[in-house]
Amino acid sequence: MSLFKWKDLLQLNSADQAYLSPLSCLGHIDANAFFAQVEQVRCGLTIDDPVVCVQWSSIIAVSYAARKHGISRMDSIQDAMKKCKTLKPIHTAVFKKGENFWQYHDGCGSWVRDKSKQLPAEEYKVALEPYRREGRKILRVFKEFVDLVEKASVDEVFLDFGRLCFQKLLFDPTLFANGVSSLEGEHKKNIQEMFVDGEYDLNDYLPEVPEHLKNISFDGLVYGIDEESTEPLIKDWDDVIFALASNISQQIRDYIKENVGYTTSCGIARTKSVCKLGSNFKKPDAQTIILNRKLENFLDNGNFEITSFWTLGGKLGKELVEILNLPESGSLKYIRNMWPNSFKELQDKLDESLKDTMESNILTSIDESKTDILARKIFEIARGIYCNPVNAKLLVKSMMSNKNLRADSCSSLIDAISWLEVFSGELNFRIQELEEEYGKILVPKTISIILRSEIFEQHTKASHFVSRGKSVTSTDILRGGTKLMTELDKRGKSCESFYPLKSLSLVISNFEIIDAKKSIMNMFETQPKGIDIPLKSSAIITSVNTKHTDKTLSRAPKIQNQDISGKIKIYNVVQGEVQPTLLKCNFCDKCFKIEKEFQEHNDFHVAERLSEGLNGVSANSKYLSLGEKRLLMNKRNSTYSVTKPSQGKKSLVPKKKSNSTGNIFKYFSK
Ligand code: DCP
Ligand code: CA
Repeated sequence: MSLFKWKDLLQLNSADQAYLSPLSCLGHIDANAFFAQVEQVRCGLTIDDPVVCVQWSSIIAVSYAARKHGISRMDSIQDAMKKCKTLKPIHTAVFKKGENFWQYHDGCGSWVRDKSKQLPAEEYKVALEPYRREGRKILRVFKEFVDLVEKASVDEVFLDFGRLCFQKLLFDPTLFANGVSSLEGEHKKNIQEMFVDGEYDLNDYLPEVPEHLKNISFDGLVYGIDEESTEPLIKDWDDVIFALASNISQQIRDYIKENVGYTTSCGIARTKSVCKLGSNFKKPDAQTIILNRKLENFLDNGNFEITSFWTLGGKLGKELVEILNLPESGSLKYIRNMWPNSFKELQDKLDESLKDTMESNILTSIDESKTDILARKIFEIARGIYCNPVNAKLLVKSMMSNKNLRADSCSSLIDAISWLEVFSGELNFRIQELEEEYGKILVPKTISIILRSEIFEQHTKASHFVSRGKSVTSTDILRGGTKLMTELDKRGKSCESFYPLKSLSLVISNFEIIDAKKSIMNMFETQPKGIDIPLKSSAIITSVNTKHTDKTLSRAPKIQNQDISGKIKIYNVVQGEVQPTLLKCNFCDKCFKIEKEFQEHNDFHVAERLSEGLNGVSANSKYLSLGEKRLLMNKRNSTYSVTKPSQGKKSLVPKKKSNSTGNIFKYFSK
């Protein structure tokens, strides 16, 4: 009999609950030497070229080919060039002071003799947009295949394979095509038939894994299983699920390698934290599977301690080591042995030690009212079963663009505004990227400037952010930033040493997240700021004045007002009242007399832009700035998109499962 119950298996079909099932199967995928790979692909180099990605004189990413020469991030570019004569240093893209778009300057960098090609940090700011853009391409592929994806950083994701494995196991006929005769014991039906016929109870144990399913092969390294070993890899259903997940993950990674160009490493395990350790275990271009029965072996392999885990790497981890008297090495095994039965024992120890600590007036960051939560976490981490959900939600609190300013690169208000121009461009790109990624519209409510004066004194100023249209533009950001900077500049006049500034940051925060699918009219309702004219007034709409010729239009005083999709409406002021004449679309210069038609037309642009977000943009896109077009379209590929998985590639279960099993899924995801 299996160790798992039907309810454990069915729990996999719920995206909210799957991570809690003992059959949970998650993955962590991380791109190898990411920034270096992006540059390698962009410059048409091969995986064997020793590429390093450089920011001024520092190396920020080292390709695996360069690592073979002993080069690491700690080396300066000059030292690295000594270690490898054929090194290919590539500088990141940069913004130039006073410009709101980024650009590559290949062949330039601090290592080049020609002074005019050295990209001085006083005049430029590093642009990470190309990496975010490539990261988004990869993310799109994951989202194409897997229903629950969490972006963990620019080059890593967590995936929940629950639904894909559940569907494969219970609905893929090929899995049991030849296996019925090999079923053992009293179970004459395989689990697919039992499930469809409803012949099970949620609290029943699953039947034994039939012999033929024990032959499913894994893709990747199954941790702790010797190649020579005769030990069967698959013993229970969790192993079957891990094998299926390893096949799925391999296919996705192969797809990314072939179509987007990047190698990745992957860890597959029951929990997120073990997956993350797993993806780091073998690199590059590899995947490691940590079966549930090998979890403790993996954790005890000498590489990990309690402080290796997220949130325990800092002060809290150190305090725990002291309070619980943990050994320097083998801390996880020690925790398991000392507190073998339940987290309550560990909680008692924590409470007791905390009491002593407080009596000795020693300060601690551990909250004594929450030792139950902490004790459970440590107890579970030490066993590799600490469950955290894969979180697909968009979390954006604030965005900052900043620059550590060198020498006198910011000696006046004019200089500061030139840098704000760069920051506004960068923040605007980042908002657009997030909007495309999540299909939402992001509107910050607050804008602030933080700067350090010549004597490192910090000055800050914040205000309400005003956007003139539906989406934020870099002009909106620059306008807000300039206003704040002008006030800080006035304040600076009364300070002794203000300029040259040492650092300057522009922050937008307090985001309102609006559903991009909302109708244009809904948007007007949620976005009244910066719109002075009542756009929904029926009086205005019905009194459209069609008699004006172009000539009279141009003579009449005009109020220009951007509507929510960034297009301009032209209003004429006739005898003191505002009367709309023609509604002009700024993207294609079409004019409309009727607001409804204009809105429909706007909806078309919104849809087109969203489609570009999903499918990539082409050279004639109306929605790219000149700077972006110059950068993007200079490349080898004129279309910046991930080709969608071809039909042939759809051996993975497609995300939206259709018809036949739909009702059953509906029932179980209730
Ligand atoms: N990065 C950076 N500065 C750091 C760490 C990272 O600029 N101190 C950037 C460059 C990396 C990218 O973030 O390419 C991803 O960071 P990773 O830690 O994932 O490192 P790599 O992807 O470069 O290497 P690995 O193959 O080890 O994941
Ligand atoms: Ca990486």
